Amino acid sequence: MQKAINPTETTVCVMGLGYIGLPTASVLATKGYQVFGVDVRTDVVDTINQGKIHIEEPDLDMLVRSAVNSGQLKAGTKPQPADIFIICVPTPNREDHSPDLSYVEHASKAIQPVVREGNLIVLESTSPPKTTDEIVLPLAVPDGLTVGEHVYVAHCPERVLPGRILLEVVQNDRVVGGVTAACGQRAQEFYETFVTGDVLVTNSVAAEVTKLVENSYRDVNIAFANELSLMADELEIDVWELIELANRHPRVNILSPGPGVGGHCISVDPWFLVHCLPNLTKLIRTAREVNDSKPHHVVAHVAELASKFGSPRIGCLGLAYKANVDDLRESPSLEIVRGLKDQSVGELLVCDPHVRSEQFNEFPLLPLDQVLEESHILVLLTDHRQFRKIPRRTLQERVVVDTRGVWR
Ligand code: SAJ
Repeated sequence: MQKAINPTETTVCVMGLGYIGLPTASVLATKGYQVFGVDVRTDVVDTINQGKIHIEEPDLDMLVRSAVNSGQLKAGTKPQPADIFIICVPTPNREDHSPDLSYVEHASKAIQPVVREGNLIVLESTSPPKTTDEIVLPLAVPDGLTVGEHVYVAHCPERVLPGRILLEVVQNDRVVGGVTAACGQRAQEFYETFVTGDVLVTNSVAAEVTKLVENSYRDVNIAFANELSLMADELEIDVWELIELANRHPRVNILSPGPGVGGHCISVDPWFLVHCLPNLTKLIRTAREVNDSKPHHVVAHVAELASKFGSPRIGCLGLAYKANVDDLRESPSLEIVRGLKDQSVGELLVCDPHVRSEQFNEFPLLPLDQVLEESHILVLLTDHRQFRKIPRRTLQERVVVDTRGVWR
């Protein structure tokens, strides 16, 4: 019988200090856990050990500073022995959309020498079906320890929305999937020490698929909205009005079209299901294709408008994949700016107040005032709050492409 988990007597080793690992590590530290965070990047480790952060997320700077100053959170490049290991590393796609699980493999192998009897190992990275059982378990659990008896292995997919991570990491309901029933129970006990939402227990494969289904559901629904935007353009009607009107039906709730779907989650995770079950995932695949094609339509539209100017200057507002974050991963906004550059559509004036020039040097990042002043065409790509506030007077004097419908 395992003793109950008391945060102040428990050590946690978090593998991967990115968008999920760092918020999770700092929340656990403030709950009283002694947390050791591990990242392969020495610059990330150094930044965190100085009480600073390398990503933008509301209130994370304060939380990390206080966790580091109080000594509850430390970072390093190699894992240390702990009671609980949480793996929060990236699970990207390769060019052919097959999953690249090398980071999970690397993290699992790295902890194996320090895993001891009584430990709980949780994979939080969004993963294809069976990753917990077939990759984490064999690579992370040392010989001689029986899973479900001496050591516990589970999957607990993260579900937080960038921009709201610190709230959602605590408030969201969580699904924990144990490799055995005892593993699920142990993981549930752990999450219940810091999550205020419900912690629901299932098996590891069901937990993996639940997460993939959540993001595929959203992708399919955004694809529907994006398809409507193409139809509406062709029919010369306003897609935003169309959706507003249709959404007045009590059982219709269409999402918003946009320049495409980005981020490291929704544009990646559905492929895990498609890759695993290619013959059973036609709708999910098509949704991916519809959303992936949207940036090309935007580039073509801007190119057509630009062709009416002698030497057009095109203001590109936003590079991040969604509002008020600095995350450029799989960003359709960035893809559109690159597409405009490749097609030599005109001079590009790029502005993103959330992206720092040390993070991105492909285009010079210009102040908003300059872009508004000098552009013939303004293309709204990311609906950052700074762009929503642009006076309508300024917009009336320009040709405008509003991919997010925020300037209506
Ligand atoms: N988008 C639209 N139209 C919409 C909503 C979103 O075009 O109506 C676009 C956004 O601009 C962005 C992309 O979709 O480019 C994804 O944004 P998002 O806010 O929908 O989701 P993410 O990727 O930031 O976070 C998702 C969330 N999943 C769900 O809402 C089902 C989050 O809860 C997950 O934890 C996260 O993926 C993840 O880590 O998997």
